[in-house]
Amino acid sequence: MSVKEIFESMDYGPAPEDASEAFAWLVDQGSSFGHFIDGAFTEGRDDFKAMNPANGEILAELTQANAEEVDATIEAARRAQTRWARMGGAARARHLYALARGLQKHARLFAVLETLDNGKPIRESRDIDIPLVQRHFYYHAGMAQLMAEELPDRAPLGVCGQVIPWNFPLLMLAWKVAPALAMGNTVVLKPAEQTTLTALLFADLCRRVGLPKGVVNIVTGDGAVGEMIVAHEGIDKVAFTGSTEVGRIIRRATAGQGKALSLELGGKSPYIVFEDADLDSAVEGLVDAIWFNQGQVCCAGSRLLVQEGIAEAFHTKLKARMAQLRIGSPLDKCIDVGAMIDAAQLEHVRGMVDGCDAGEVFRVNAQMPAEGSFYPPTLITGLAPSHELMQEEIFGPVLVSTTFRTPGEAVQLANNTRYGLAASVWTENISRALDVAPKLAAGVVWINGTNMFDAAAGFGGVRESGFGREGGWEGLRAYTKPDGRVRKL
Ligand code: TAP
Repeated sequence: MSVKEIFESMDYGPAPEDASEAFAWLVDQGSSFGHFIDGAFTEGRDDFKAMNPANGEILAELTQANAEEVDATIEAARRAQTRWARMGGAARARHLYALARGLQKHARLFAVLETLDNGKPIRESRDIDIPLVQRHFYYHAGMAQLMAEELPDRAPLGVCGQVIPWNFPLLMLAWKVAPALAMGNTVVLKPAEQTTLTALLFADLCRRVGLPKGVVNIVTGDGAVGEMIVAHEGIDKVAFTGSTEVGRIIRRATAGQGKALSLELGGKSPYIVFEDADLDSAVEGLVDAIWFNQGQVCCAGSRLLVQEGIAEAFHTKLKARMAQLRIGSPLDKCIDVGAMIDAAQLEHVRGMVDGCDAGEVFRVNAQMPAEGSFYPPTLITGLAPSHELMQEEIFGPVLVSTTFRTPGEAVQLANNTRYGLAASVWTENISRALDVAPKLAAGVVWINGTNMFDAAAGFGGVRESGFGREGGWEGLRAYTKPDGRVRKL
């Protein structure tokens, strides 16, 4: 069923008047989508398909950008940039507020489309992804106004090339587009080929709220399009979120070109539970840390480190909780675990677990949907710290677990990875938490919590998890440069 047929057949429910306009646009587009360049949509071609990972049905036909289209897009962004920057922070803020309000009005449509295209539970897209997207635009609208006062010696970078992954399609777009626009840059964004639809609906919103043409441009296609954007001489900054492997390629490709660069890459984040932790809360946190979005989360708490004395009790509690997780149609509001992004990712995860030659594998014994790319929540205990599954990012609903005896050993195990994105520490002893947290090699450390994000807080990694921060002041500065004006001392 195409997007058009699905939305026509769904009880979409009463929608605000102008939200139904966006809905009409989506249905009108039907099954064929082009790029969004210089404020208008191009004619769609059937170069690749948007698929619903929960049932394998084709949602829409999409267009692979060619070199001429990438050139034209970057030119449009360049033409728009000077005017957008000169407009001033207060005027830009009005546009960002309009986008934030539009995202709020159309929240249900964005949430349903995200879930159809990505396979994540509707509870997550409705209650987490889309509200965080709105918050990101509201926050950056405010910051656009403050820029002249708070960052008087900074100027926009110019045109930003932004390449994003499929795990949080609209949220990653928001993390990239909102700060760039707030600081006076224009953008050329490429969504992941698996998840393009909410980016195109966002493009329609840009048009609808009267964003000046050329300020936001969206070109679709696979990694080759990302490569063209990254290499293009008309790009002043590359902002990339994705795998460490592609991050490495991009760093090499941009070396010596003078482009600003930020890389948000993979992770293998430790989740440390001390014996004095509130075990029920730690189990609940862990469900969120590793089974949120089917474990396809860069900062997923995918490595459980549990203190030896409570390991057995903790695993027992965890297994009982795992047995309660509901797996099934992502559009069902009662579902905890939806579909993985596609058959390739499913095979990748299955291959890693089936190839595991050590430890003990515990899988949820639930009825799995007959079709679609579903994988059961899985726990593997008793692996050596050097085991491949303890070291490599699985990017699926698979938790690996090992034990430690002392706080020192917990820190040593936690840091025994090439990554450094996030970490969680669970203990009722705040002195212990405050002692351990700064010793962890991670961009963010949560104490008695996990997956806490806010537009006002910088997020990003160390080591092979990348560099640069998104969100907060650091994220804003990353979209600026010194303005170069000579000032009297
Ligand atoms: P990648 O395969 O790295 O793809 C990310 C994006 O880069 C996609 O749009 C992709 O296009 C494009 N791309 C591929 N090759 C490229 C090249 N040579 N030059 C320029 N662009 C290229 O990652 P993924 O599989 O989509 O996402 C999963 C990874 O992202 C995980 O490792 C995860 O940890 C990481 N991630 C990190 C964060 C943060 S904040 N650190 C957040 C989310 C995800 P295609 O769509 O064609 O592949």
